[in-house]
Amino acid sequence: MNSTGLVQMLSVLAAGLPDDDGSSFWMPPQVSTVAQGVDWLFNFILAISVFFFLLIVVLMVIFVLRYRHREGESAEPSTSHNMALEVTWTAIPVVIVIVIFVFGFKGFLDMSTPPANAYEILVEGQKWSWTFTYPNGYVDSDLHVPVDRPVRLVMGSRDVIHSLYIPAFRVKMDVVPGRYSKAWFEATRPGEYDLFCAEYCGTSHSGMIAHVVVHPVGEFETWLEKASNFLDTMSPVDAGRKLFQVRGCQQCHSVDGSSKTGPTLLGVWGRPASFTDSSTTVVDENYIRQSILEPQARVVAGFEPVMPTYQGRLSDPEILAVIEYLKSLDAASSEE
Ligand code: HEC
Ligand SMILES: [Cu+2]
Repeated sequence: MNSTGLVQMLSVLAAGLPDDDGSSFWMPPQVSTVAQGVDWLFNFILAISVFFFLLIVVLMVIFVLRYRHREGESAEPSTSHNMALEVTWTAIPVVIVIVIFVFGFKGFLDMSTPPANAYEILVEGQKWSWTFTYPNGYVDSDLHVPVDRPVRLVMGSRDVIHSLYIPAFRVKMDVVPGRYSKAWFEATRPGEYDLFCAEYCGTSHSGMIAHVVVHPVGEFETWLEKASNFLDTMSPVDAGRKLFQVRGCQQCHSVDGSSKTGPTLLGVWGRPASFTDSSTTVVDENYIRQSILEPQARVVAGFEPVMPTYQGRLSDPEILAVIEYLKSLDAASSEE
């Protein structure tokens, strides 16, 4: 793009040779419309830094050796200053920082103003998973987007500060409780890419990851339609398993017998539960329903009351599917 000659050569050297898809030793592929510009500016700054680092360190070493104190010589006080030299070493950095500012500011403006026709997806961060809500109300734990179409994310957090980070798109934006933050991008190549949380948010921060699936032209709508009908097309157990994964339950509950933040749900059905107020109950439909809608009503002994409520977030048919799934987690059978 804007780079020519020396700058390009330096940035290529500094960044490792980029491949066709824009990836290099340092960088993931470039898969959004802004990625090239971001990389160009980054490499430009990196190249300048490397250049001046070498210039200064090499000169310093030469001067230290050349003008070191020698036996029998005394230092002479320096006489005057050098106008030409001082003007030069002031003017050149001023020009450089102006260039950096202009390109950085232009990129910032581009990245903060989504095109008016952008497709809107709601994002919610919660310890320790992401949920993406599509315009028809469908919720998924992965971000699916159409290729070559601007997508606008409206993001909020249920608990602490998270940060949505998609390296391949060169997009990173904090997700803050109590207010909405926004980000947008236009993906340029179909494929599957990584999405991370980039703000340390507690124990399982490093597990707060998701995929970004960029669908080829025309396939996004088909995917959305098919995915949205999962309650009708899947068995209740399968639909429940999907909800369990998509809605973040598996971040806190294992289904293999190990305790995480919450008790394992392997064999939960029919087992006795004892609570912090030393009452007990046998796990049935009503208890699971209450656990999901009012998790703090009865807190399982030995655990912290940290489960978020799913009131208004899971519909009745969805809760039923989750219950059917939990029933299927028989301790005797070998569920994943
Ligand atoms: C942030 C972590 C977290 C998430 C997310 C979470 N839970 Fe929990 N859950 C807990 C903790 C901690 C407990 C135990 C304390 C309590 O009862 O509130 C618990 C308790 C339960 C219980 C009672 C278990 C027992 O042994 O009696 C059920 C059932 C349950 N959760 C289901 C779910 C389902 C279904 C989801 C997803 C829709 C979910 N949880 C999401 C943390 C979580
Ligand atoms: Cu996070």
